[in-house]
Amino acid sequence: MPPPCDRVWTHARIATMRAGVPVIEDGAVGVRGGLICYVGPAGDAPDAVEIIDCAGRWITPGLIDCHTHLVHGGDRAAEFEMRLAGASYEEIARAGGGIVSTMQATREASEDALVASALPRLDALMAEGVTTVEVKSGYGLDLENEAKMLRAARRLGEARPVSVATTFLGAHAIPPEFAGNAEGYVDLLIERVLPAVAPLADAVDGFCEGIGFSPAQIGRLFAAARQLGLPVKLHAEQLSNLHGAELAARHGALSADHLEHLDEAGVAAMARAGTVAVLLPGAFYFMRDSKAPPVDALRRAGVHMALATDCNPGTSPLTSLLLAMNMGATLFRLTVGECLAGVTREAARALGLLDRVGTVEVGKSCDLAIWDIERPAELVYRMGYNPLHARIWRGR
Ligand code: DI6
Ligand code: FE
Repeated sequence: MPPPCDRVWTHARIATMRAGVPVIEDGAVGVRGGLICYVGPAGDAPDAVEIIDCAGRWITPGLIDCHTHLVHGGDRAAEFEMRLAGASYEEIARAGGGIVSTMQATREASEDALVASALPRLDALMAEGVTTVEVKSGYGLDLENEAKMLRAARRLGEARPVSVATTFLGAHAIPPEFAGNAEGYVDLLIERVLPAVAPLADAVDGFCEGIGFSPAQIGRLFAAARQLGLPVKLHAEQLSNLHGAELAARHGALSADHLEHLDEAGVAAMARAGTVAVLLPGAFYFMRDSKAPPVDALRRAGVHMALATDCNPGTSPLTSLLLAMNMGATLFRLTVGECLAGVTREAARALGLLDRVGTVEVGKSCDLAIWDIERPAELVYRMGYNPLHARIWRGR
């Protein structure tokens, strides 16, 4: 009889991140066929073809970055320098900067070039234990280029041992050819682009903001997405309060993201709908924002909170989920437990993947991070230090 497990990691301290389940002090995790088949005391672990002694190291679920714009052409370092020298957003836009410059660079890039330029950013995330990453489109802003971005995102998951969730963000900005005609662009998205890219996307997102799309426009897009069976999420309340989170909640959104200007009614709507709050401290930090999201109110209402990098060239050029955890604690006052849940269980929930990843639990994908630490607080406390010992994706 062959042993019941392909592999067992033993003598580890296991933060399963299952709600209410305490740390397993001398634990083991077993895998069979890529799925977790045992979690429990090391002494009771089943036999395995390969047994790996973790020598007291910590095991957490593999980390999940649930909000990124990892695929994009070019960068905005020159714009950053202009901002440091005192240039305003309008001046930068007039000089050809801003989101439209990334759109141009993305349209000019081939699909191969987009994959190649995203891979080093993906590698940086994976080096810190990321096993699932969400990737948005939103810099193509027409059918051909949005589809190219989504194909490039899917290809990242073929090029590396990592799970990729794709999100269609055609409603990220109004492209120059539709200047002054946002409604016409939303019509195009609903009638042409969304139906064509639906097979390439796991969810639909939008940028609900004065400089983006109105709640009414997002509402139309969401209705079309739901008709195609796609779940929705929303960039909401980042710069102002347009009540996007309430709109998202009404559409049963998986998540509402950013939320700096969220009010009590928005918190209550999210709590009722089970919409996850995805907090993005990298953008808050990089844009030198002063208004933090209402974490106390979210916590009191029992809204699930996730944390992500928002890796994008304009407002959050961040490729470290560990640093996002540190910023979540220092800038947003999340606890260590909330930070860790925010990049595991709650990030999985924000992607609609909690039945497959996000906790160390029998039946889920064996995606693990093994850490050289004495306590989980070390993952949040350090800045620019990577204590990852090993990263396991689907049992390898
Ligand atoms: N929120 C942001 O902060 C950005 N997009 C978004 O939805 C900005 C992206 C960019 O400037 O490239
Ligand atoms: Fe974003």
